[in-house]
Amino acid sequence: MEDTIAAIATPLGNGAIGIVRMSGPQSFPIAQKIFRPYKEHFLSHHIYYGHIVDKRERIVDEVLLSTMKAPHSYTTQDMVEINCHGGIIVLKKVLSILLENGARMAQPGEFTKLAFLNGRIDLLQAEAVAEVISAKTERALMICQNQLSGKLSRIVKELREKLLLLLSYNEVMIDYPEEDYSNISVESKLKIVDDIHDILDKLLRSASTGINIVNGVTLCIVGKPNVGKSSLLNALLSDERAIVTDIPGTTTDVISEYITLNGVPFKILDTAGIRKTEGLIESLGVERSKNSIKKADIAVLVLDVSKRLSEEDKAIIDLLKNAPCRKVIFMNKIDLGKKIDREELENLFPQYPIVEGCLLNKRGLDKLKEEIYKQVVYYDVNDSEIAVTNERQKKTLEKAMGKIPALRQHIKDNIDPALISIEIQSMISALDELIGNVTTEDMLDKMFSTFCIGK
Ligand SMILES: Nc1nc2c(ncn2[C@@H]2O[C@H](COP(=O)(O)OP(=O)(O)OP(=O)(O)O)[C@@H](O)[C@H]2O)c(=O)[nH]1
Ligand SMILES: [Mg+2]
Repeated sequence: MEDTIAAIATPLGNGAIGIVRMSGPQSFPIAQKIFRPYKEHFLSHHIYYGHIVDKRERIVDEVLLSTMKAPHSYTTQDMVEINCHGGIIVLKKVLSILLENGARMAQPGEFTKLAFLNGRIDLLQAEAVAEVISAKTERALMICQNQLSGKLSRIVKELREKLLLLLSYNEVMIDYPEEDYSNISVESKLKIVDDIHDILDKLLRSASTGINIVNGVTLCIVGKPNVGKSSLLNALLSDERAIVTDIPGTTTDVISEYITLNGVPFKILDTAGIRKTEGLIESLGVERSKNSIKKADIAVLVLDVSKRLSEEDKAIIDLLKNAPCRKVIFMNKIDLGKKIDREELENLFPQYPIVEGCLLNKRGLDKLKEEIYKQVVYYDVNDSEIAVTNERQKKTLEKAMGKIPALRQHIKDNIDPALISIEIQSMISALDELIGNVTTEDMLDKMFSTFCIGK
């Protein structure tokens, strides 16, 4: 017998409405036991007005109860959702009544996991559900909605079809080695491989952009004391968030704030100026600055161009050069004249942009924002396009892509078709993993445990 599960689906706090949901074969019988409707009989996809009562028939809440009969529900099972008043006690009480009557507490993401296991959505769509909920910008939302509607899944299925076609051409050669199947030329097989390559390539190019838009990016502002790091934070926020003074060592801790650039959410860390210091508080701050660089996806190095590069600047440059994050260099205080040679910086950071400006009058700020954005969005995805949105998706696509060179070569060399089949099969299994045709218990547990309860 399948379980019937129940959970509070709305956040615990005070709100106009709170929803308790229930899924499984006992949903309707349990609802019938605890709900006193003004009309009898549950039809599917109807909303009923009535009261939830406890076992002594005391009214616990005045509710609207909606019914969804299998298979036309979120989980594909019979489902009941109870719109209660949105208070913590009332929601907990209604849930406990459901549990007393035979439902069991749902695990995080279990409703969505059921939707996946029962075949209503695939794994990409299940991931999109969590991403829609946590979307931090409208652009993130649009990308996740595209994924939820199955656009990415359709492309993956088309890729799979192409591979199956290729496989069938190949299997014919294995089964009937004597026959001449020259009507399927090497060229036409290579054409299919090229098509597959191009689609995979486009998806993979969308990955870093999609991941950055959905997950957000951590940007840390670094530099020696007094160069204008906190001034930059304030300018990016258009707010006097951090204290700015001309005393070196003003910022002693990491200050974090959020901004959005073209729909990409950024967490910005303003750090203590890095230098050798005897002060206990400042030295702890410096340690934190160094750790921030390790955590950051992108670092903005701020330099005071009115002075020559000092040993302190050089030490930070060394630190940054070895860090895996992306970098943008901001030459600040250009209003005071320029003593740092731009070419010297270009040699130190050959692949990274250098922007000159003055934070006192915001000169160079727009250019800096543009360069920061370009460092995290290498491939512009528009709202109607699909994008890969997490590392798992990216890795499985890379696995498939990794097989292309060998596959191409084998077809070209017209070698043993059995070997060609192996390459094609392993590409198909990478796509199966991506879309969730094959899964492991561990992988599903890991994925759904990140969901909220009741989703
Ligand atoms: N002339 C000039 N002064 C600037 C400019 N940007 C910032 N300053 C001044 O430089 C001083 C230091 O600025 P902050 O933003 O506090 O520098 P910081 O890097 O955060 O310093 P610490 O927190 O001590 O590491 C302040 O007096 C700012 O007003 C600029 O473009 N030109
Ligand atoms: Mg500061």
